[in-house]
Amino acid sequence: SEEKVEVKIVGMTCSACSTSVEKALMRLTGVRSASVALLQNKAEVIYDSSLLKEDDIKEAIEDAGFDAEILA
Ligand code: 9UX
Repeated sequence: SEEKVEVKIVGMTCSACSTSVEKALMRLTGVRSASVALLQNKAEVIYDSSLLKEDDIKEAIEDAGFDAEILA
């Protein structure tokens, strides 16, 4: 089913950073939408929980070079 998760992201310093995080998230099978707020250091991700787990989202952000923490 469709779930929404908020993620804290540490280490983004410019809008190219947030764009690359958004692209990394959108590349995951199961992600419906990904919106990264640079100034708030947060991402909101809507995803299909039958295809993807919260930890996959966290790992994709970390693979893109940033620290990530699932908030809720
Ligand atoms: Mo530019 Mo954002 O190198 O890291 S993409 S500061």
